[in-house]
Amino acid sequence: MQAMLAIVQSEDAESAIDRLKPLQLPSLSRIATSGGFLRQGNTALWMAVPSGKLGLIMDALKDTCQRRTTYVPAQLEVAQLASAFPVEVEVGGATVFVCDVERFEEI
Ligand code: 2BA
Repeated sequence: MQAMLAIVQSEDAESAIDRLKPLQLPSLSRIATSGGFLRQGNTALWMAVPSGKLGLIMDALKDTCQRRTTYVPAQLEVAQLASAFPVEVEVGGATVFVCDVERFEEI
């Protein structure tokens, strides 16, 4: 089995979960997170990925997680980037990590 951590914009989390629920994943958790760059709230979806369902999960995320333009606030110094003016960045759809699971138990 594999596990996926998908970081999505909070605006997209509900529709992503609605699309993921019918896949009947053994585990699906929603975690309130913040991005290290913009330091704004986003949502991490942590889920078990049964073999054969990775493609369906990726399709669900691609269909529901949009790309949006936002701005790095002026004066926010991150990653050696400091500006007197807001800097435009494109966020999303989703940042996805897939990893192998050595052991999965529900106790
Ligand atoms: P944030 O870290 O707040 O980043 C928000 C957006 O800012 C990013 O969107 C990207 O467009 C931009 N950005 C991030 N780091 C940058 C940098 N060093 N220089 C210029 N622009 C930068 P996304 O790439 O869609 O990422 C959305 C969220 O996904 C991130 O929020 C973070 O929470 C997570 N994420 C993205 N890449 C990651 C990674 N390599 N490792 C862990 N988490 C990641």
